[in-house]
Amino acid sequence: AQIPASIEVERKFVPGPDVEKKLCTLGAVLLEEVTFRDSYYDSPDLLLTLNDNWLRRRQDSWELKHPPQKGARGLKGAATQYMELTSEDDIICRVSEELGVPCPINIESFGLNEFASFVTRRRRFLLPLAEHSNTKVVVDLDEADFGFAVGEVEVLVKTQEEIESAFQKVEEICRQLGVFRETPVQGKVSTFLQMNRADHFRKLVEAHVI
Ligand code: V4E
Repeated sequence: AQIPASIEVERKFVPGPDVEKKLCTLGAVLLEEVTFRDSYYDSPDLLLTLNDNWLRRRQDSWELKHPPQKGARGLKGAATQYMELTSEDDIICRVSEELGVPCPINIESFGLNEFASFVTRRRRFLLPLAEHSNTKVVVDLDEADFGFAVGEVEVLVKTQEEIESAFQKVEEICRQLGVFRETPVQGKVSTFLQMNRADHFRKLVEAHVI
């Protein structure tokens, strides 16, 4: 059976020195400690990222993050919502639509360029479920190999109706962790671009994507 696409509601934060102690206090458990390489791809004219589509290869799997409604943005701001596609056929379909080209037989055949590649060491924590709640809240503490650390509170939902309460949940957890800020925190890709691809970064800022 096909796995339904999930909507990812998340909020990034600057991990302070006592965030792990706070996680512990909230009863969070360390789920896993993983290290992976992400390589991000776009067309020479940057059509994907300028429309807020993020195609990456994480280790050996392709993934695409895109705004829930075509043409909409992933709600630029402190908290974001993106759809995540992991089936190669779905990704090919979406990318060919975005680029206005016929579907090729595989993703490699789009002839895209790699614009960012870095390794992340991630520690993933799972927060205990509140009573009568069935939403899983995950907190990631990421360290990228270019000297950048970021945290993320994340809730996965299946339907549009669940998004609003997911936003509230994510905000509540950030407050409990003492990391809530009104202003958005830059993620790994944006920071990588700012440091290494100033021109690409500027175009995304001008297009109000980041
Ligand atoms: C840059 C970007 C996206 C691609 C990277 O997504 P991100 O969540 O930063 O990566 P990561 O490694 O944490 O992915 P996960 O393992 O959680 O799947 S998706 C959207 N953007 C743009 C963007 C934005 N406009 N504003 C904010 C606050 N973040 C990202």
